[in-house]
Amino acid sequence: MNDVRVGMIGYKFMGKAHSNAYRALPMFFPNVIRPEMKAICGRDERAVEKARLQFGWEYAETDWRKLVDRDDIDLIDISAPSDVHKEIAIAAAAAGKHIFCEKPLALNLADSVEMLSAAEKAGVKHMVGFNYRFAPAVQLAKKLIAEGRIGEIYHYRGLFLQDWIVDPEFPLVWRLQKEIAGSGSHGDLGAHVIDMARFLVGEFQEVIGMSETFVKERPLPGSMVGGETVGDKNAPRGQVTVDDATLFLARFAGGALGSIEATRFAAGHRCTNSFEINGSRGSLKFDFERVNELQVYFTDDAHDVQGFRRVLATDSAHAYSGAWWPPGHSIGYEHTFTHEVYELMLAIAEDRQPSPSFVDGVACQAVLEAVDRSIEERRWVAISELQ
Ligand code: SOE
Repeated sequence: MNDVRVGMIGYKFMGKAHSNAYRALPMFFPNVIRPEMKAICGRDERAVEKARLQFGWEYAETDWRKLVDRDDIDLIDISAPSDVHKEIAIAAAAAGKHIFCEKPLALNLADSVEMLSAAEKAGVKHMVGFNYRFAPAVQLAKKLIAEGRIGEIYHYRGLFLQDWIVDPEFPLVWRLQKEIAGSGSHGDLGAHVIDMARFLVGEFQEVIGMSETFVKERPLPGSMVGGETVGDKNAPRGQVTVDDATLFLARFAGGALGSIEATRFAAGHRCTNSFEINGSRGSLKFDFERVNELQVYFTDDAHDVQGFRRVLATDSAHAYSGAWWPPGHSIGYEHTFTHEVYELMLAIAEDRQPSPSFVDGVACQAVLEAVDRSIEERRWVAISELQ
């Protein structure tokens, strides 16, 4: 089968992560069809040209419509902020291109449903970027659950804790503006936790939440210093229009109880994306800050040695690990994207939908929106109320 020719929109954080994944794939996973890094697109001509050279793309475009219309592109990668996902995805589907879109899929549930139906109508492949599923330790958790090794699941405790906006002088970047980001910690971090929970323990049934914006005004974005956006104390201020933290309780269709917390105000936590799952026969614990490890506890271990033990998911027995380095040679954040792109290429080669697809993007969006409704109306909201 021919290479898959990719056109990517966006060249910042996610654009870099995806570019790295496309480049690494043929070297470490030579048995799958290759992504060809055809064209990268962004509005700022000089910046996109710089990214093209740095990341290794063949062409640069400044108009995403032109990119979507190019005959030499099979897959559109949407690595741009959330407010443009819908328009680009629908245009890409109409042009018959496969779509790989970053999370959250859209600004709201209705938009995500439109994106899914456009992709289904066009018969193209669609994938949403929930990359954390692809850590080998997470795949191991999934396997142990499927094998019944921790029995019936009672609890899912999911956290995504960051601290990059604790400083009230941190500027009002796009991630803090509702029109562009859709929501704050909820859609950015909570979306990952929701997807992880769905992946591991199944569908949400009902939710009730609360949220807070601790710092309501911030300096308008200033200059970039060493790649970091910095605030200017004398700069005019603007309104923060998203949540700084959103917490919620959940009941899963399978009977488990869940608690989920997403915040950018957990001082000391740079990227604590973690879960603990308790079942009738054992428990599992994962923390992305120790991405190679899964903590496991089994009730049928001999009583005198019972306790959590650390499994290093770096052996060839673990998903994807055999493709990298000998056992014990750790991998990191960027590898989750390589695995994600591997799954996408495999699905295209096998002419089936990849997972997670836009169907998962929509399901996540429904949970996000049910939580928002529960906060507004101060009550439990069933996910079925939104469908
Ligand atoms: C935000 O800080 C962010 O970069 C998210 O947008 C990502 O999805 C998450 O992986 C890490 O944090």
